[in-house]
Amino acid sequence: MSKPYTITTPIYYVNDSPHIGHAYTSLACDVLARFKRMDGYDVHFLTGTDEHGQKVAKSAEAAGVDPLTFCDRVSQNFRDLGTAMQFTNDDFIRTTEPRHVKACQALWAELIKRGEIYLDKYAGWYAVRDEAFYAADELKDGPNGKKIAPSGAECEWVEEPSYFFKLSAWQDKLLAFYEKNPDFILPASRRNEVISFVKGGLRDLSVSRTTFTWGICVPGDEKHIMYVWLDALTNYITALGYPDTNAPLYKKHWPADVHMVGKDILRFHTVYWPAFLMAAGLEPPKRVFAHGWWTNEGQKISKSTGNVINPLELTATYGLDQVRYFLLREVPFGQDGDYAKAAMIQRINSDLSNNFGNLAQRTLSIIAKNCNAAVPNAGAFTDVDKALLQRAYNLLPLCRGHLDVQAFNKALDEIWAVSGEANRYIDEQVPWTLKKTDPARMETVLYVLAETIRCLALITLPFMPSSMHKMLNQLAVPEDKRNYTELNAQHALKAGTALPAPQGIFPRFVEAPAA
Ligand code: ME8
Repeated sequence: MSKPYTITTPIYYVNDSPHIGHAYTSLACDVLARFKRMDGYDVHFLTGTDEHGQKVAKSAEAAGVDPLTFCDRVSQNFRDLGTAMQFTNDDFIRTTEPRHVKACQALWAELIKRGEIYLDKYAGWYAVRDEAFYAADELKDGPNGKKIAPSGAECEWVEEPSYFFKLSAWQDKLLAFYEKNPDFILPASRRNEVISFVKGGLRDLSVSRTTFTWGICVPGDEKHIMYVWLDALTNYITALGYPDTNAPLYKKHWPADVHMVGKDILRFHTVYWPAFLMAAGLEPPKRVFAHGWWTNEGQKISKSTGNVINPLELTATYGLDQVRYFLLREVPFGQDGDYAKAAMIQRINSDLSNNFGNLAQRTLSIIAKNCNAAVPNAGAFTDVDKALLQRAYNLLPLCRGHLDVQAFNKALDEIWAVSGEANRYIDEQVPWTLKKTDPARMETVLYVLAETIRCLALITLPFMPSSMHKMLNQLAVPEDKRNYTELNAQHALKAGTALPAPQGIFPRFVEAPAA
C-alpha cells in the first residue's frame, strides 16, 4: 500500500471572484500534490468554497439573489479557475453540501457531550469582513468613530445569546502541542507569533450567532447558527468521511500532512482548529504552512483600489506554465511578494526562454540534424559528463527535501542551477564542432544533455505540467515512465529511440506595441 499524503487549501469565501492570491495557495498545493503522486504517494488534495456566514449573506443580498443561488454561481468560478490552472484536486467541497452539515452537527454534538461548549451571552466586537471576534484592546479608532481591527476591517458591537467553546482550557495543551511538534507551524517566524499569542492568554470563543440565519443550525437549538469558522474548518474532516472515523478516506488521510493557508488565517488554523479537534478527541493536523501576501506593483490588492489581478487574464497573456513558474519562483515561499509585470517578463525571457528553453532547443535540434532523429549513442563518460549527470540525478533527493518543507523556490533554484550548468557544458563541449572532429564524442555529449533534460523535465513537471509533458514527448519518454522511480541512471534514455521533430517550448515574451 502506498503511503498517504494529505493536503488542503483554505476553502475560499464566495463573496468575491477568485484572484491571484487564491490561485497562489491552490497552485502551491497542486505542485505538492503532483510531486508526491510522482513520488509514489497516495495523495488526497482537497479544496473548496466557504459559503456560510454574514459576509456571504451580505454579498448575496447586494447581488439581489438568494444566498444559495449566489453561492452556486461564485463557487463555480473557483472550480473553473481550478480547471483553467490545471489543479489536480481530488475533491471540491462546498460547505452548503449535506455531507458537511452532517459533519458539523456531529462535531458540535461531540463537543457538547464532552462538556466543551456552554451557553452564555456574547457582548463584544465582531468584524464581518474577517468573520472574527476581537478584544477591545486589539482595536484602533478609525474615521467616523468606527473601531478598526488589526486587519483593517471595521468592527461592530454585538450583543446576543451565544454558545462558547472553552478555548481558555486549551492554552497549556496547545503550548505543549507546539512544543512537541516543532514543525506544526511553518515558517518558524509564524510559529513564534502563534506561541506568543497563546501565551498571552486565551478567552473562551463565541461559536454561535443568533442575528442572522445563513449557516448551519446548532443541533437542538435552531435559533443559533454555528460560527462560520467552526463550520469552515470542519470541511477538512467532512471530506474524509467524518463523523465516520472508520471511513476508509478518514482512516488513511487524517491527520492531514499540510493545511496550506495565507498568513491572514493563521490563528484560526493553529489555535482554534487544533483545540476543537483535541476537544473532540480527534488528532490535529501535522502541519499548517502560512505563506505570505501578494501585492500588485507595490499596492495592497483590493477591490476598492481596483487592482485585483485576475489569474485567468494573467495566464491568457503570459501562458499558464509561465504564471505557475513565476508565482512559485519569484518569492521565497512564506514571505510576502509583489507582482510586477516587468518581473514576470524577466522570468519568462531569462529563466524559461534563455536558460531552460534554449538548452532543450539547442540540444534537440542538433540531435535531430546529426543523430538520425534518435537518442544518440553514448561512449564512455568523462568526469565532466558524470558530474553533470550526477547533479541531474541528485535533483530528486534535493527537491524532495525542499518540498517537504514547502520551499518551492529553493527547489526551482536547484533545478535552474543544473539547467545553467548544462548550458555551460554545451558551450564548453561544443558538440557542433565535434561533429567534424570527433562524431562519437559528439554523440556522447548529446546523450548526456538529452538525459539531463529528461531529469530536468521530470523534476519540473509538477510546476509546469503541460510544458514538461511536451518536453518529455520530444524525448519519447513514455507516459508511464514519468514518475520519480525513473529519475536515476537505471532508467536513463535508451540509445536509438526515435525522437519526434523538436519544437520550441518557451517562446520569448515580446510585448505588443501600444496601439
Ligand atoms: O479566509 N496574497 O477565505 P478567503 C496571498 N473562507 N494569498 C491570498 C491573498 C493575497 N493577496 N488573498 C487571498 C477565508 N489569499 C476563509 C478560509 S479555511 C477553513 C476558511 C489566499 O476567500 C490565502 O490563502 O478570504 C488566504 O488565506 C485565503 O486566500 C483567504 O481566502
